[in-house]
Amino acid sequence: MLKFPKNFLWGAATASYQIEGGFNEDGRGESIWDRFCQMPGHVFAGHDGKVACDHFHRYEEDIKIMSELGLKSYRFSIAWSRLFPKEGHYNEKGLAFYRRLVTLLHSYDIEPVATIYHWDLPQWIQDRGGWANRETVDHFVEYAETLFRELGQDVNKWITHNEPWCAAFLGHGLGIHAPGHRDWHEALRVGHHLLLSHGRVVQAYRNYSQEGQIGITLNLAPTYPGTDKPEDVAAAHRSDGFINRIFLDPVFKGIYPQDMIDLFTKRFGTIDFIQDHDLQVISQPIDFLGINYYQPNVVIHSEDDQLFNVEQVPDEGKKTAMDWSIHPEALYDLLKRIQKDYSNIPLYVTENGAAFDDQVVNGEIHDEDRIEFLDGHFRAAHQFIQEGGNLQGYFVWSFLDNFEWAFGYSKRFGIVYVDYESQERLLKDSAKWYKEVIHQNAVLSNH
Ligand code: GCO
Repeated sequence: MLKFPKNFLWGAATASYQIEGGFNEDGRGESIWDRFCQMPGHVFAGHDGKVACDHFHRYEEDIKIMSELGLKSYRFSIAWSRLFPKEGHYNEKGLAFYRRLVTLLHSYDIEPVATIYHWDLPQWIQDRGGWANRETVDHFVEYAETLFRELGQDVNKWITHNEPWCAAFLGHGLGIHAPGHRDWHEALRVGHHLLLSHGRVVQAYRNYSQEGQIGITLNLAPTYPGTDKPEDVAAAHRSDGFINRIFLDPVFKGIYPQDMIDLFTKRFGTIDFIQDHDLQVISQPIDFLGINYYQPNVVIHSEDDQLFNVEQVPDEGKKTAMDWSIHPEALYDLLKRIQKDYSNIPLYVTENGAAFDDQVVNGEIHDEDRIEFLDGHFRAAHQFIQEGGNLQGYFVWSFLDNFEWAFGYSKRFGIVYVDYESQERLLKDSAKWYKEVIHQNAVLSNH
């Protein structure tokens, strides 16, 4: 048995737009994801989050399941447009949902971890330029301060942003997430404003709590060159810059990587949106770093790619239903690298998990592949801890099958299966296995 430290925070994660539904309940306003889903061709089969897992109405049942599994913690996100559906209008009823949620979690002794922004910007803010407009930073601070004031007694761990890389670059560069823009210069400005809003909210939080903790969650992909040719090593360094260093360096070192600034300026024009002192704000000390890890990034140099001259090297090994490669050892490398190059603050894996094509057979889901996936990654985490690494918790993505963004409901990441017709929940074998892991606080060596 590989034992984890006492008080290791085993949890599972979700996000508001992916599970809540209740899109027009209690005064919720439109978000950019509501709008994006309506525009034809963006989301698989025209799916949207209007109903999703109907968690808005079923949260009691869902929390009961969490408790059955023995989860120590639950990471969820708050839908900004429930609280601020329209400009200048604070909707208390929208906040009340989260109060009920958090209260119930505490009654089951499950620690709430709240993500303030998981991509569902109110549409009225988008109409004023969204994250490309620096004023959105002020709106974000107002929203976060409302949360600290109203929920700060009951929530002790806050995550400012989830994966700003995706919000900035998938949303504004590649156009495959809301709001669906394709403008790299705008995407970079958005990335900067997201970071700035993170720093501002960390500063604001210190006025509300001296005990609570606040951090940010980044999606990080350990990057390796496909060969040891110097041009491929250089390609890997560039790719690492664009995926990892571009957010890690400002948060931890208060600088943007110079090679990225040079490259962006050359490709997309002058970078004119960084003001004096912004980086000082962005690099406010944080209490923990959340890491979302799914797969490594292996690249070689290529002239075909206009953006960074990099090309992914296909992986011959086993893949998930997202076609993502499976490499637990890369999680270990990633954690080590953060510790070595950035900081020794507490780390949480705030997301890790896999989609597979789950089949229901007589009411059961034998998702051996997901168990194997999680088992391997837990072992990698264990090794890191064993060597003195400061990893304090692990949140499986996801608690429930849910709306997987541009993939709609076609990809199932849950350890709990959702029948979208009946909204029935079924524990997959992975959920039962995870329950045992949590109970033993260990991964079992017979797996
Ligand atoms: C993410 C997202 C999740 C995804 C998951 C699987 O932060 O990317 O938090 O919303 O569903 O990563 O793609």
